[in-house]
Amino acid sequence: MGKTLTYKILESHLISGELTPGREIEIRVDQTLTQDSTGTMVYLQLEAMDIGRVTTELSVAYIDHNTLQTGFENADDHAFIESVAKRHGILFSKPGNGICHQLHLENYGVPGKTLLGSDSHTPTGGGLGMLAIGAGGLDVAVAMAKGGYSLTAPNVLKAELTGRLRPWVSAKDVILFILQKLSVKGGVGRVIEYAGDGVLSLSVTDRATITNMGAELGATTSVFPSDENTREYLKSQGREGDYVPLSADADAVYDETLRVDLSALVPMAAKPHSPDNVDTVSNIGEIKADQVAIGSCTNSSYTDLMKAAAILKGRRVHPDVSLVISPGSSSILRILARNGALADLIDAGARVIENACGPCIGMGQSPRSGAVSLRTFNRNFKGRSGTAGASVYLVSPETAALSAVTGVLTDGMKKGGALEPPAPAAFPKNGHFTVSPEGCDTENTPVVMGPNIKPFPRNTQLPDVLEAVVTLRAGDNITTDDIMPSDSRLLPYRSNVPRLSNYCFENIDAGFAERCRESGVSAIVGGDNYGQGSSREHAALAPLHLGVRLVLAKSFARIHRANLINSGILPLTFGDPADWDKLSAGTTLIIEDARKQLSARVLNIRIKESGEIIKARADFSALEISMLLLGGKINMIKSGGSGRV
Ligand code: MIC
Ligand code: SF4
Repeated sequence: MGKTLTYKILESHLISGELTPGREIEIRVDQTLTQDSTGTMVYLQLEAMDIGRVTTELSVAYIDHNTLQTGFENADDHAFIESVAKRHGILFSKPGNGICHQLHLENYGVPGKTLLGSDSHTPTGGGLGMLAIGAGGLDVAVAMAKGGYSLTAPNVLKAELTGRLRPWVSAKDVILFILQKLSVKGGVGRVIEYAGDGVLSLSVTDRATITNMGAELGATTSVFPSDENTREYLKSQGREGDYVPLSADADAVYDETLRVDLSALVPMAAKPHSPDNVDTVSNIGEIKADQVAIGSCTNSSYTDLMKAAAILKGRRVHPDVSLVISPGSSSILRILARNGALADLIDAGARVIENACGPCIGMGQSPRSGAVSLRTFNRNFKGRSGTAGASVYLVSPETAALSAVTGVLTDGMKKGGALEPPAPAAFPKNGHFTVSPEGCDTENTPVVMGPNIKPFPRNTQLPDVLEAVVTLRAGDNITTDDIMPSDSRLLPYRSNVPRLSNYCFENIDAGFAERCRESGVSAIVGGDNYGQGSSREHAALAPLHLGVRLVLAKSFARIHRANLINSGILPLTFGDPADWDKLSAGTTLIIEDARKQLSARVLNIRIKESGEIIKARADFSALEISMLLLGGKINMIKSGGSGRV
């Protein structure tokens, strides 16, 4: 029986476990990446592990999220991360170099290698044929220290692409179309593997746009084959030597297949406030735009920005629109500066800002109250832009640039005219934005800790009787942005969990933190797909700091579930989802014999007030049970457990 590309890469990296979907396996991690907003926790945890040089082939610490530096906190975090990078042989990418995923694709991604990143959009590397997975920070720290990562062997969904995209339709429309079909939980437990003739018409950066937003499907990752386009891309980056051809066997067997005819697609947009709330631009109609933003790790490549520049050249941004552009990397910006495209953008009236995440994570450029903002980004959760009342639509760079000129959401197929593809470019490198990991010296390099950097919270062993008061009952698709909001006001406190925890669930229930403090030990009740979105560990660490010991939900998103377990917080699922209705804030849940019950698949929870017993599922692996009993992964490692399967 032929093999999928996913299972070929998993097999060549298998450390232990059986390669059967649903089973727990451990794989070797070749490369890791971190960014600064999750990175400070990663490196505090790495320091707690007392290691020397990292064991991976390459680990990179990027600074791209918290670059506003409105106070000392961001800069202190950068200095801390740089010092830890020097101690342990991690390559350091300075602020200004660009967005981690774009930079990793350009400089370090290698087909067939595994990459683990403390950011949910790490699967961007799948555009190059890597098996690139997003994870919680502690898992990335352990991968750096010990070289392995445990995950559930996934199902593989084949996305079979045929035909080719028409002008004004781009890779972004492909993934928006797939999100419309599969929804934000359609990828859970799956790797999306792209195949078919249509793949040949997509460049590596197109493919990376698609694998990037596979995160919005909840997929473990997404991957494209490595072919001549991959070789061309690597060559343009001066790295042709890294090229390896890779594909699934012709007779590979997939768990499911989704067929997408590229030639039938039209411009799409995700409407507020979810990436799967997708419709065609033409159905949505010509709504008036106040802001247009082009950039983010999804759509900030050379080709994306050149397409925007070509559309804007010789035209003017509509007087009522603020157009903001954040290039993906310093080398892209350098090319645009040299070839004149930057001048075309500025001439048209664009605001060109730093090569960083910026507006995507609410780090500046928040739109005005009630604004419509058209963004080429990947997430449009309510309030993520920094303006709760704004309506954010996710669109392609072509749609964004054209709409910036017309002032309304515009379908380029109907109103755009001719569109020439951008000329290929070579990407000169000078390494001036990076600090090499060579000559690292763990003993003699001090860790630089600013006053805002506080130790991460640690849990205690699971008690025999767990009694917890429900402090919040939430609905379906709660995001980690809902649990631990992030914007320019809060991002400076990513290294200060005690302070950050005051804002936990702020936008859903402002009294949450206070109620937790009053309750002592508490529980959260959730709906389906609890914890989707960002990999931020803070969505587990802040509740941990507030005394949350249990989350009972209808289902969980993969990374958040792992982060809860790593923190020693029990992620249980309802035996009968209808029991969700029986619980509300103030209900007390009691699990007798919690330590013993954990090994059973089904566990009894007594509602103190009514005496009723409800069933919860505890689908944990042996490794997860040990972590939960000990109160989290760090406790397990400290107690001599390897963290291995
Ligand atoms: C995001 O896009 O939400 C982030 C910011 O990149 C996060 C990480 C974070 O919360 O710091 C992610 O996607 O993992
Ligand atoms: Fe940065 Fe936005 Fe990409 Fe997250 S989604 S890594 S915030 S650009």
